Amino acid sequence: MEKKWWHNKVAYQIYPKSFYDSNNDGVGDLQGIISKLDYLKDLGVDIIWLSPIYPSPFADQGYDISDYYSIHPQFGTMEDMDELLKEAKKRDMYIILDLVVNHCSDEHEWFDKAIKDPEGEYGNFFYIENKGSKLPCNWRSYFGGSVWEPLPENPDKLYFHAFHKKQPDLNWENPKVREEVYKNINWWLDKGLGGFRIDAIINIKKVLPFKDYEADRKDGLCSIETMLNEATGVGDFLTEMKEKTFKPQDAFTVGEVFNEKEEEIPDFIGENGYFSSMFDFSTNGVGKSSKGWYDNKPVNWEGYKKALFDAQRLVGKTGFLSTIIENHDEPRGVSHYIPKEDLSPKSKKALGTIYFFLRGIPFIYQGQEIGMENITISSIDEVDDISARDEYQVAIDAGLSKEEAIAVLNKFSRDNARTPVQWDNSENAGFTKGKPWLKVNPNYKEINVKAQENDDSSILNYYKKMCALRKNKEYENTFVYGKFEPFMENEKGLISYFRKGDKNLLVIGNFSKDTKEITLPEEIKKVLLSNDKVNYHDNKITLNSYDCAVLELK
Ligand code: TEU
Repeated sequence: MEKKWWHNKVAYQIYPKSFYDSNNDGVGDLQGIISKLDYLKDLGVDIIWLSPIYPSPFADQGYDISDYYSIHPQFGTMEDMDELLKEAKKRDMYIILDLVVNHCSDEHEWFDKAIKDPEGEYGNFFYIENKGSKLPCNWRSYFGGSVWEPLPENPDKLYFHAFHKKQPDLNWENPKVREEVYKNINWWLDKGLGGFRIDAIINIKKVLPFKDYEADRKDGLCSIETMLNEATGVGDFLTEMKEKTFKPQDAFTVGEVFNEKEEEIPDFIGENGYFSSMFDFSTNGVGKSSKGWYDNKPVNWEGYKKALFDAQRLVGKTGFLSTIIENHDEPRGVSHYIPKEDLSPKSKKALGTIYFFLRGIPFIYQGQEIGMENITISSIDEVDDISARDEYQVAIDAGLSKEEAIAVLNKFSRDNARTPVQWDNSENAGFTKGKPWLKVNPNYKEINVKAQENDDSSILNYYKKMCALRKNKEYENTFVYGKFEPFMENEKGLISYFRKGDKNLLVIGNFSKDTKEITLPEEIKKVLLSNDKVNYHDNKITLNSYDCAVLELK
């Protein structure tokens, strides 16, 4: 495989609104990010992904863009962006932005022009249909209700939105739309971006003409994923986009790809794939129900292990996944995967170890490095996330009480990952001296960066050690390009795998409550990292509950 500059990197996702507020307006900003670059460099971060920082009415927290060539004033100015790019470059760090082009905001000028002249050039930038006796199709938006909304000022027309009604889908069948997207990508790459995270990109190809599928709920609608499973041809658009933008500039791209077909993996992330990488959402999907969050099943370690290992086997050496335990759309990984009674710095380090040394590019989500957890809310009035507000109603409609529906949100709301980063134990966790846009998790007194920075046994310093080990020149080649090979996969509660290349490395964790005596195929040459004292002799190792280690074997 041709070596690329991003293969041996560690990446970090910043959700700017909640990262660090430098001007005390209650919202994180670009100057706040600049002020934390040394913190991120010291952690071991190479690539920083910023969730959207463009002008937006924030209907979907910035994933509804009203100007692709500017910076939302709450985040700062284009000069701040240029300074961030310069400061990152000084530190050999790369900035990638969120490319959100399945849809724009209904406050984008293109949509304004479409409203004024639905039959004109900009009308064809969107999916606009005449209102008939029935909707053009019965697909359900990701945020609830029909994907069709009346076109403002045009009572006889409807427009399509896969997500929120303030996020009209762009019509990718229109070459003018695609050319506008490519122009914007190259404009940002010319400014010095390292690349992009590509939002909801599988959605750009629809089954046309619009048609109904069998309803899957009492609302008479069907999941949009039913359509996506039948859609073909997205690769034509993605190949064109890559050839006209990413490839000539050797940009790193990571796709947010759901519903991909297994046989398409090489097309997506193979040697000549559409993207450099795609996120591994396999574990996020464990237990998920198509009925709604209220029906999601609990995740156990066997389910987690199977998903993780199946994804590694599926991709193999075809390409590089980007590995995560959480992001801005998911609950906090440590709260989602670790049973509440097992939550501890030790178990949080164990979870971090298992994902971090897989084959792929590890992404750390802001606050994950200090073990930030889900927040507990008690009323729907505390909820910002439009997805959570929709799922609350779905749960109520399914017969749950308000308390039960709130309990569902405490498990799955996207707000869990969007609470402000906990920097210290001062007011608002040191995130802002203003009124934070979203409630700070009250546990910031115990869980914060300052409390961990000088504690060698902290989660933060463990993450630093993980980053350093992964980039240690003696082992880097094996961690980056080495073969993934499960070890004792059928041993309940054990999650362990080899990384085989120049070196013979074993990552191992005991996720059960019982002590395990494990016999290894070779003697242990060196303990490269562990979250507690490792008891071993020759090729025997004793693992207590949530012990984990990275071992070099003879
Ligand atoms: O998410 C795409 C998406 O489909 C899933 O993340 C999920 O369906 C959604 O989060 C609802 O739970 C991307 C962004 O990551 C997300 O924040 C945006 O809301 C969405 O696209 C629309 O841009």
